[in-house]
Amino acid sequence: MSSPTQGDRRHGHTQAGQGASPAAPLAFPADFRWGAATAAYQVEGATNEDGRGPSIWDTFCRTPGKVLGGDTGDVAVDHYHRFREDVALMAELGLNAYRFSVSWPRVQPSGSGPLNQAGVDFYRRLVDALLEAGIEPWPTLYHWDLPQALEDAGGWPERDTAYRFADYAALIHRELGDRVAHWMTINEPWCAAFLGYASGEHAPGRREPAASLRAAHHLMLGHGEAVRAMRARHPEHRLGAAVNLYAISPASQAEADLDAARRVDGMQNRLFLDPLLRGRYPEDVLADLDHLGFASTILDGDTEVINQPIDQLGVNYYSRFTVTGDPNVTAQAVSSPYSTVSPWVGSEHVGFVDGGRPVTGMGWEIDETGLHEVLTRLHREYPPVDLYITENGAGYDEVPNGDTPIQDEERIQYLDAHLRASHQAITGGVPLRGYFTWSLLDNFEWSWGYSKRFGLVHVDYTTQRRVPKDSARWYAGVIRAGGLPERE
Ligand code: IFM
Repeated sequence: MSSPTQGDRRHGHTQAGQGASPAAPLAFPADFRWGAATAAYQVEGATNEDGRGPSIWDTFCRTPGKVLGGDTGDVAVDHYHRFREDVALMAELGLNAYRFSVSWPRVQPSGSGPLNQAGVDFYRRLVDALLEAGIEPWPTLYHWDLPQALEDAGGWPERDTAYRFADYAALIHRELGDRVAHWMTINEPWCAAFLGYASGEHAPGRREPAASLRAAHHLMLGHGEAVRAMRARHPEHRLGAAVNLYAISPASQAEADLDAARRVDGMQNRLFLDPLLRGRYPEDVLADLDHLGFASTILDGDTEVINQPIDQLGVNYYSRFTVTGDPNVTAQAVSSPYSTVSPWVGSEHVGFVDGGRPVTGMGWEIDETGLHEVLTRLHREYPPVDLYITENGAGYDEVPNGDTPIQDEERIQYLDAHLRASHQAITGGVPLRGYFTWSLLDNFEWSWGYSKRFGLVHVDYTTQRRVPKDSARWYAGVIRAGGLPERE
């Protein structure tokens, strides 16, 4: 996805401490959701059990050279068998919500037809265990593991996949809707469309720019159709989608840089937000994409379907991009998921430059002011909707030192800074209702395999032993206090 670790430029703030003060001067609302997130293929394992069908990620991982170290999600962190232990860990941390994803090929092995009851039963057990522990279940219906049979029929570039998704959504919603009230349809459609079908760094690994745009539209259409079907059964449920949004800065005020920022904002943020919340694609982005025939994919009535009223928008936020339109500096491309996609679709002449900030172990620049910017922009520019940070966190290559818990001060600093930015947004009137850190557990980080760790809880991939890191204790302290202390 991006270049190797740049550990020498990591975050260097001073101590955040191992627990927030009970007084919590920066208090969050009493009903705030304090959560953590995972995704099925990244944690479950058990890819060949109880009738699960193959997904595009099973196929991709078996394609030589696609995933670092030839890693696969076959075992992952064995959440399928260890979910009770994991729910107990969540309870120990004091989480009141858990965001997980439902594996489509586990519950509907070929992507159409009847549900696989054994697969559904796993999610029933998980949901029951969560409810017993007083933790609200927050399923996401699509976190990138498309049934392989649907990819064989053309995948997301085919319109029919949107309808298959809506059918699956309605079926699983029927099964779990009696005990689950908050639902997310799709996760990060930008990644599914552009990493999957443009740069080919994610499954299914295709490099077809025009097809990637059709994929983006059909993911959004699938979301709208799914919301429509779910709303009909349970109008009282809280429904939405999770999008990965970035703060974008031009490298300078030169016209070319301002235009690069407009383009990247268009492809990364507005291409998804505008149809979802305003019922239309942005005109300037349609014009940028004209040469790829994007407009002809959008049929009459589609944007109305995508624009179903939603109750919650999930914001996955990690970083800021600084971009230039000067062709002479494109060679300086820095580590960001977008920089690998831009040569393929929509931003062919855009370069990503070093913003001079500290970076995480992914090489992603750390900028909590970008989170504040994204949240306040949503509040200011889009129709009102409850906001949740559905992902935010930092990945590092962490090596345990015997039995000592991982001392991940850098992650604590990252989370602390982003929670402060969230609090500031709330104080400014943004309807931010919850925060799910990515991730509860170390897990399979897609094309990076197991080399990058995002968890609050360290997992030994040989023994599957879970050991909470310092960040887990710190987060538990924040939750207990209901907020953060003033900065020292
Ligand atoms: O691990 C991923 C997750 O699946 C989607 N959002 C970004 C995370 C970190 O790369």
